[in-house]
Amino acid sequence: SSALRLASRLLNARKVVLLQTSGMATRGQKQSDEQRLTELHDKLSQSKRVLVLTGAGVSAESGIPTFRGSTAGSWRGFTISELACPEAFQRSPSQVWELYHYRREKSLAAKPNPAHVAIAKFEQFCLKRGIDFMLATQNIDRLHQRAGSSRVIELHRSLFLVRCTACGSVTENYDSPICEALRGRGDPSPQADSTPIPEDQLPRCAGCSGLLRPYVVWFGEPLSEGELSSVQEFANKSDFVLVVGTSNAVYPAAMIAPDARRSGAQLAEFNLDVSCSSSDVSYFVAGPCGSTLPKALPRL
Ligand code: BJW
Ligand code: ZN
Repeated sequence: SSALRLASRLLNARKVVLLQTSGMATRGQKQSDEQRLTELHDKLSQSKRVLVLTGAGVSAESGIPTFRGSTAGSWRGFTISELACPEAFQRSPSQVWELYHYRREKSLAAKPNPAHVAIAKFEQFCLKRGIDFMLATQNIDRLHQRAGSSRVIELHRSLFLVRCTACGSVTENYDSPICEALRGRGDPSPQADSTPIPEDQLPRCAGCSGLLRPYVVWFGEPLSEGELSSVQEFANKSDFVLVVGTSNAVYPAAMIAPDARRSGAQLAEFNLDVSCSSSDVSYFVAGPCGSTLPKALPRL
C-alpha cells in the first residue's frame, strides 16, 4: 500500500524510477526501472551544470536520525521547531546546549555512508569533465566534507561553529565534549536528567567569556543571503537539480528546487518516500539513497 500511495502521488512525474519499493515488481518493471536509471545516469554525464541539494535523509544511513518522516528521531519528546529557535535558547540555554552537544557527539562518532561517498565521487567526475558542480546541504553534520566533497554550501551552517552571544565572534569548535559540564549529558530519552547546567558552566567565549551558542540557523533566523542567492542562481542555470533525502518542507531551502524547475532545470529526487516537491520531478528514485545514488551518479 505504501508503494501504491507513492505511485499515486507521483502521477505528475513524467519519469518515475521505483526501485526497491516492493518485492512484487515483475521482471519487466524492474527492467524498465533499470533503463530509466541508466537514462538518468547518461543525462547527468552529459549535463553542463548540476546542483545536488541534500537533507537529513542523506545521513540517515550513518545513524543520524532525521527530523520528519519514518526515520525521524525524537529528543526528549520535543519537535525540532520547539528547540531550534532563539526563544528556546533564551528560555533554557542548558537544554538547547544538551541537544546540540548530543548531536555533535553523534556526528563526530558517525561515518559518511555510500550516499555521501557517491556525491563526493560525482563531484570529482564533474570536475574532470568540465561539468559545473555545486553541493548545497541543509545538514549541519559535516559528513559531506568528511566523505571528500569540497564544493559544499552549508545552508544551515554547522554543529561545529559557535557564536558568542556577547561579542559576536564566530569560531570553529570540535572539542568533545565542548565543555566539562556537558560530559555525559544530552541523553535523548524523556526520562533523562535535565537539571539545568548553570550558565557559567556552559560553553563560554575565549575572548570575552560571554555565553556561546551553537551557530546553526534556527527557525526565524535568516540564512546567509550571499550563500542562498549563489545557490539559487546556480540552481536556476542548472540542467539538473538532484534533491536527496529532504522533506523539502523548510523554507527558504524548500524553494530552491521548485524555482529551478520553473527556470528549466530537470529535477531528480532520491527519497524513501514522497516529499513536498515530488510532484515536480522528472525522475523519482525511491529507496535508501545509500543504495540508489551509487547506481545513478556517474563516477570516474
Ligand atoms: C531518506 C532516507 C534515506 C530518510 N534515503 N531518503 C513560509 C515561507 C518562508 C518561511 C516560512 C514559511 N513558513 C514558515 C517559515 C519559517 C521557517 C519554516 O520554513 N518553517 C517550516 C517548518 C514551514 N523557516 C525559517 O524560519 C528559516 N528562516 C527564515 O525563514 O528566515 C526569514 C528571515 C529573514 C530575515 C530576517 C529574519 C528571518 C530558517 C529555517 C532553519 C531551519 N533549521 C533547522 C534546524 C536548525 C539546524 C539543526 O538543528 O539541525 O534545520 S529545521 C530542520 O529542518 C533542520 C533541517 O536542515 C531542516 C530540513 O529538514 P530535512 O533535511 O528536509 O530533513 P527531514 O527530516 O525533514 O526530511 C528527511 C527526508 O529524508 C524525509 O523526506 C525522509 O523520507 C528522507 N529519508 N532516510 C533517502 N536513507
Ligand atoms: Zn565573546
